[in-house]
Amino acid sequence: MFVDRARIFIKSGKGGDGAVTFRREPYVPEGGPDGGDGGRGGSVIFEASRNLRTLMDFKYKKKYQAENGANGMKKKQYGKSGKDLVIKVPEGTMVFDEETGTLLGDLTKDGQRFVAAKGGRGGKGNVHFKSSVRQTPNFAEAGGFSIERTVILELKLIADVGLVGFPNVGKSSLLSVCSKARPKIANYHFTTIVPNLGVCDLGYSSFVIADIAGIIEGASQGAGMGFQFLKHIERTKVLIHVVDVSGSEGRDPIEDFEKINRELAGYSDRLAQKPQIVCANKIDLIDDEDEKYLEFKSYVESKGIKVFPVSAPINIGVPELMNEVAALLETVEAQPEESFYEMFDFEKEEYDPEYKTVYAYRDDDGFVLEGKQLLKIFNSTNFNDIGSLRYLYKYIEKSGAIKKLLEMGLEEGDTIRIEDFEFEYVDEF
Ligand SMILES: Nc1nc2c(ncn2[C@@H]2O[C@H](COP(=O)(O)OP(=O)(O)OP(=O)(O)O)[C@@H](O)[C@H]2O)c(=O)[nH]1
Ligand SMILES: [Mg+2]
Repeated sequence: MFVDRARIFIKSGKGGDGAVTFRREPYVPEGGPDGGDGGRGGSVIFEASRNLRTLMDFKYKKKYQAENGANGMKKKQYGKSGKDLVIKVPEGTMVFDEETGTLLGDLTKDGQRFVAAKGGRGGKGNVHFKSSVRQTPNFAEAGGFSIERTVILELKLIADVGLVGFPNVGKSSLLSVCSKARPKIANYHFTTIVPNLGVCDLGYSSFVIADIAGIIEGASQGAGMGFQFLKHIERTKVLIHVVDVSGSEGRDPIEDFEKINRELAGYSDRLAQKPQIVCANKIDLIDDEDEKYLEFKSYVESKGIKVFPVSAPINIGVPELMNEVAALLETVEAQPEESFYEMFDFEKEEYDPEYKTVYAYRDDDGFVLEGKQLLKIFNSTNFNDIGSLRYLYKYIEKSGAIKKLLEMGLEEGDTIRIEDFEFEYVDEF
């Protein structure tokens, strides 16, 4: 089964917590702090692999989590780092953040990779928190948070040339004679239901051609199979527009040509603007001096598009067509995929401006404090230790949150809530 879209959940590892330990030595009643740092959490990494063809695996397994970092230990021992999780995807896979709709990364070449969710940093052990006034730090830093996101994997084939046209006009037949690909060919509509790739090797030039399902009226709005398939020619540089010029199914070639172009434009400007060459196929069924054909040819040529008479199954006109494709490809600059999408801002996530903000508000149950950094320090706090509590309190005070709560009417003895922990406010700490 060919699957070209999937939705999965990824989560990086949390950083290990720093340790709170003290040296134990004979004859020294109170050794100094020696709690080591926690290990870094594992990251979730996507990597392109040319051995994969579909996103099928992601239909079955939908949750991917990297290892957490281990906690720090006594004697300044580091906790072990969590293992990264490398998720392999086919070349041409784009990874989108579902929440923002932005592009996290685009993997086009074998081995290319990017970090989609960074592991949390390891927390510092209490050995780092010793100072002249704090000889026995009874607290350590908690490990950094893990990052979770739901991502959409979207496979868009990578090819230089795309074949477009109505069903049954001979697209797969053309691919089969110009490359080693062996797509299914049959005399009915929608023979091709999975896109095929083939390499056309002319000796002096070679390029990849993508053969997709036939396009019908309304394809750009989802009719037939066009919708799922049009995305696979988005990354091509040139389109070969295959038209059945014999009118073997009773349609008019000029109308066919126009209808397909309307669908391309209806899907995206990007498709509409791709340079085209017309493959006037099934020429064997008519006379090439045929009036209808000449009318079609001059109509298309008047739009600046070249027309090549072809009979695909017997390889007539195919070399001429492919030489022209090679020449046209030479003139087309590939546009970086990133230019078409809004990119996810990893830096902003890393230096999250909200990270240090402490939110102070009042609800029905009392006064509340919230904030990412606050939560981290809160999680590092040893509530049985006055030094540790003072560290937390000083942080809250410095953030300006206490001042804000006082303005909202906070008084001595009132309850302040952080997460589901409650404590009483005292003036002097
Ligand atoms: N006479 C003649 N028949 C052709 C020519 N090209 C293709 N055919 C026939 O047309 C039918 C459809 O060919 P395909 O190559 O499967 O067409 P397609 O455009 O890939 O069709 P879909 O995948 O269904 O969209 C087959 O029976 C082919 O043998 C041609 O140049 N001349
Ligand atoms: Mg086909």
